[in-house]
Amino acid sequence: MCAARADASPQQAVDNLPDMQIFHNPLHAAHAARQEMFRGRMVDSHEVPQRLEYVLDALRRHPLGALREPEVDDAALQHALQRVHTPAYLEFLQRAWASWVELDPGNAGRDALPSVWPLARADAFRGDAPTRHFAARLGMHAFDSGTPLTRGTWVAARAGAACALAAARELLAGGRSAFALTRPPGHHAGPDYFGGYCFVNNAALAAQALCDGGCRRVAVLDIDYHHGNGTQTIFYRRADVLTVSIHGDPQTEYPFFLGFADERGADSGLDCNLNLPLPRGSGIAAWREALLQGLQRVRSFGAEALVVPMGLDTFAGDPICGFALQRDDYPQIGSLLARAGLPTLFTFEGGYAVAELGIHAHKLLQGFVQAAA
Ligand code: OKP
Ligand code: ZN
Repeated sequence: MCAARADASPQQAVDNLPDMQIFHNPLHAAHAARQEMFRGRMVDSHEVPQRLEYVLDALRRHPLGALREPEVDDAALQHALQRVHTPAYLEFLQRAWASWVELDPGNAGRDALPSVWPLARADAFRGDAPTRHFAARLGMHAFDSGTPLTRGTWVAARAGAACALAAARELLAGGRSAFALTRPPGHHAGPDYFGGYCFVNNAALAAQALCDGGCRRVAVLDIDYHHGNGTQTIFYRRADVLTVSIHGDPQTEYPFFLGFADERGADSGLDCNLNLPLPRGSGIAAWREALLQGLQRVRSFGAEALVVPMGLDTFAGDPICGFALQRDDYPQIGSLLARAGLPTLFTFEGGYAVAELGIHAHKLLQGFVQAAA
């Protein structure tokens, strides 16, 4: 049975706070990438630890619910990770830093980036090549050169996943909403690959934990600027998880190779995927229409719980994205999401206008909490 219920009465929270349970990743800063490859040069990474600190700070100063660190035992976390990622990939991530330094002791002062790939086409290279060399394994498990793997990546990503699992348990126990303040982000990570600053797919892990906890149907509605390719792929052939994503059109926007409107899911998961690409430059009017369309699908799908990978890189001032949302657009997004009336779990994804992240996260989540009350 799915204990998460649309009509679950809000739990009486301590100190009169609304009941959004917020889990933050105490180890996130262990992942601090130096530079990423961008258009032929190395540039400073946009995905920096301060991103999470700004959000945490805003939620401390203007509380929307209890702020907690996740309490999840290792075995449960490992189990949850294996529900969405392959054992070989998890083992790769866990050992990656040691292997990288083994290649060359000088690597201890550099982050690992892939430089060779087995092309995603069956006729070019063997995707199953048994090569053990770390350069090859990096290329096997990464789809871009913009995602540095660092000394602390595994520790940070694992602790972020613990937040997602704790948040899912919160909903399963009857909570109305939870926020997994995760970093690094997750929605680009697939069953056995990383990329787009993502290593472990926190939103997928949460959605799967909700399924495993008894929810018959779970919807994921991704509002990050970029297509949630990892989440889409993980659930593409599944009828119990609907994946919806509103994002910059992959004709011109990263990740380019997935996220088109004709991707509808496959096998029993046909029509359980909905992509809503929007042209670069889109503002709140077009974006809101897409959201209403996405929410309509969530409703007709009969979801019992909602997972929202929350990227805030839709902001007009974002340095690497192309939508035109304004600060005061975020509360109504939160309130529209609340009106779906479902137990809702947010994960933290992108957003690179770093100093504005706290304000925007708070506005969106406050819009949710107020409309959900
Ligand atoms: C992550 B999330 C590639 C550079 C492209 C990647 C953007 C990742 C966004 N070398 N940048 O969805 O906000
Ligand atoms: Zn993004």
